[in-house]
Amino acid sequence: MKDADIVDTAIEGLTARRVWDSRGNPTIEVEIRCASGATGRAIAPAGASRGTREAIDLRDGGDRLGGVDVRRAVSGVTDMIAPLLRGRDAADQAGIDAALIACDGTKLKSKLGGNAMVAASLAVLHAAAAARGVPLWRHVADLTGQTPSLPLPEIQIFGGGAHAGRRVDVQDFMVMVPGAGSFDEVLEVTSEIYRAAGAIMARKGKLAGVADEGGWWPSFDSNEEALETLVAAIEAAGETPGERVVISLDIAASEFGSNGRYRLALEDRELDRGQLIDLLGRWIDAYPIASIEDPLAEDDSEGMVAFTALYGDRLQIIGDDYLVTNAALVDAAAAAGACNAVLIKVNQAGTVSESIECAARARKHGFRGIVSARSGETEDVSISHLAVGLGAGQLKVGSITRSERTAKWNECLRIAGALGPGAYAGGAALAGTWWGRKGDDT
Ligand code: 2PG
Ligand code: MG
Repeated sequence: MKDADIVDTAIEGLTARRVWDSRGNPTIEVEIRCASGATGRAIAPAGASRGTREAIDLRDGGDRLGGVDVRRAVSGVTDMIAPLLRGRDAADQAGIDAALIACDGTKLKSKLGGNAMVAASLAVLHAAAAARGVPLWRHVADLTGQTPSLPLPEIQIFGGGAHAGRRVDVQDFMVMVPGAGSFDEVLEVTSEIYRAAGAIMARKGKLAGVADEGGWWPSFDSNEEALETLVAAIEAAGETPGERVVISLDIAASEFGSNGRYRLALEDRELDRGQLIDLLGRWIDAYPIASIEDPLAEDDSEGMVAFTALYGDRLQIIGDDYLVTNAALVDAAAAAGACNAVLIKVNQAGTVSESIECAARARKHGFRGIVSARSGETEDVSISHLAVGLGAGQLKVGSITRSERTAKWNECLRIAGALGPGAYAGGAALAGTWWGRKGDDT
């Protein structure tokens, strides 16, 4: 055992407080103090396009603050979680998370609240790392047995769907720069694309503001106009689309479809699952898209399987609402061939240990892993460390603006310094897609 390990990691005190997120909504912060004096603190994020099977945020309801206050969740930490965790070893993440799950006792964590549980679980992780005197990413890597690696970013240029007043149907229009040699270079290339996109939209009168995750809020007339503008912005930034830079979409289809029917509000038409798959297929053929998230709704396994059968050997196909960071759902999706990658959101699972289990199960099935923020975020940078310590390969935190987003990218730049250049996942994270195979043909 290293000297740094020989410290007292017993939890002595736990504080919960109400803090505020990037939408101006209340959320919950938990702070934990170990006997050694080491502390750890974490804040729960919040989604807008939420899967129905993800852990439930406990909100107060009623008229004040739109019903989203968290006073009950904060009291639950003080009254139930604090007595449960006091005296336990913060280094025993699995044991603590199991105790939280048992205390909650519900399927979707509705008693303690997924928001209270995830803040407590992450705070324990931070406290244990601090008590050991190691960075959080190192502590996660030690817990998971993975080799730490700096993820390839997925960065939003325009918002849509639930993040931009449903101004376009598709929720996230993003770029990835798998051809860049470093994390820093990805951010530089993306910043050029972001500013080029803004300039093009302003010139055409299509710029309505900034969406929930910092991407531009567009006033496009169609989803295709968004794709055309994205390609134009990539070119205006001096890049050839499909070379260093590729497109990634989060369709978030559960937001506009169920029971195999999909309503494209912008075009005022309804598609069945086959027609939506055809439409996405036309986009895949016309634009350099390397990754698609939730192409069909969370209740449309048939559609997900059909889509993956058609495009799974070319694209990264991510389950977000479809998998809700749930290891059993990842097992089922792998068995059915319903996607080939999983979005990992700790607050969908509700605890760190369940997220680690989901990532491990994904790796076992050969699924790619993308650690992700939520649309409601804060200065909390835990997910940057989780992405590194899980060796997930990819990270999605929204755009390259607004401090709740840049906090995560900037934390990765700090970690990059500690890891050294060899630890960057880069374009290898897209191995198995058309982009990953591009070099093989030459
Ligand atoms: C998603 C996330 C982040 P939300 O759907 O992937 O973009 O959105 O947090 O609103 O679920
Ligand atoms: Mg999503």
